Amino acid sequence: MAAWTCCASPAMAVLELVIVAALLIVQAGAELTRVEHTPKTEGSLSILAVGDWGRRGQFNQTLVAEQMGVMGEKLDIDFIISTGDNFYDDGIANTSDPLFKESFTNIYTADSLQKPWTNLILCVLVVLGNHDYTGNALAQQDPAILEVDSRYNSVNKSFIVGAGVADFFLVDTSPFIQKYWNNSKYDWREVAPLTTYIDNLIQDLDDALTESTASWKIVVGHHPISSGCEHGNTSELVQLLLPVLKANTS
Ligand SMILES: *[C@@H]1O[C@H](CO)[C@@H](O)[C@H](O)[C@H]1NC(C)=O
Ligand SMILES: *[C@@H]1O[C@H](CO)[C@@H](O)[C@H](O)[C@H]1NC(C)=O
Ligand SMILES: *[C@@H]1O[C@H](CO)[C@@H](O)[C@H](O)[C@H]1NC(C)=O
Ligand SMILES: *[C@@H]1O[C@H](CO)[C@@H](O)[C@H](O)[C@H]1NC(C)=O
Ligand SMILES: CC(=O)N[C@H]1CO[C@H](CO)[C@@H](O)[C@@H]1O
Repeated sequence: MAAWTCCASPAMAVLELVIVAALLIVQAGAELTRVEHTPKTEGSLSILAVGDWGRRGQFNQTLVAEQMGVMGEKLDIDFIISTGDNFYDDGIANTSDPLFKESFTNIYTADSLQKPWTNLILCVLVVLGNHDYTGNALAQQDPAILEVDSRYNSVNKSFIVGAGVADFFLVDTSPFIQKYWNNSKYDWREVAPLTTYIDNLIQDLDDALTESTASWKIVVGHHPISSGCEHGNTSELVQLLLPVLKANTS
């Protein structure tokens, strides 16, 4: 009760304002969902990253999956990050779409890719790529997908994985790509209006990078900022995402 009377004094009112401001900052930075991965006891971290994969085993998907199994065992991996375009050509239609098992569960069958490993749970962290958006993007985020395969962990369209020495910031880059905007193939539910979504995402990422105390801060997206390959540089990311990365480089 004494605290209430204290707040009547101007000095306490100022202090109260400072506290309110601090709380707001914490809230803004907390917009990106964060999940924690318990690191190995000695603190090391090994991951595999893969993208553009779901092809019902074709296009060498099975061969790559086999090698991932071999390397996964050698490196004693903690988890896998998928950078998106998980199901070709158009994502999955719903959580019971057989394509999910045909392109994921039945392909990544190696022990190292699907079992808890030295008490660490292997989970597949998924960023949505543009081919996932042309299907039912929400189906891949539906918790019901975990009943089909408990590895398939798509927490949100963008989210953070804290893993001890490293924080991974998985960023949904598809909405940045302007040529997708007016293409009726894309499922923008829970994303539109796009400019607001992008502004918030950039702010949330900036806040989260600033707050992160991990030694390594690794930002993961589907579209490359710079690339010498077919698609080339992604000008929208050069303009909007690169400055956030540069501003948070120590
Ligand atoms: C997903 O992220 C959005 C903002 O990026 C947030 O509004 C929403 O609450 C998050 N959902 C979950 C399940 O974390
Ligand atoms: C889920 O999608 C598949 C593939 O398009 C379709 O055959 C099936 O009927 C759908 N199931 C439900 C419950 O909508
Ligand atoms: C998409 O369509 C809207 C209205 O039809 C237009 O204003 C906008 O410039 C278009 N955007 C792109 C990237 O084509
Ligand atoms: C792509 O980005 C790189 C790095 O900034 C730059 O050197 C290169 O000229 C760019 N390529 C094109 C085609 O703009
Ligand atoms: C061994 C094998 O299946 N190789 C295939 C890899 O994928 C290309 C097409 O992308 C096929 O031409 C190869 O036969």
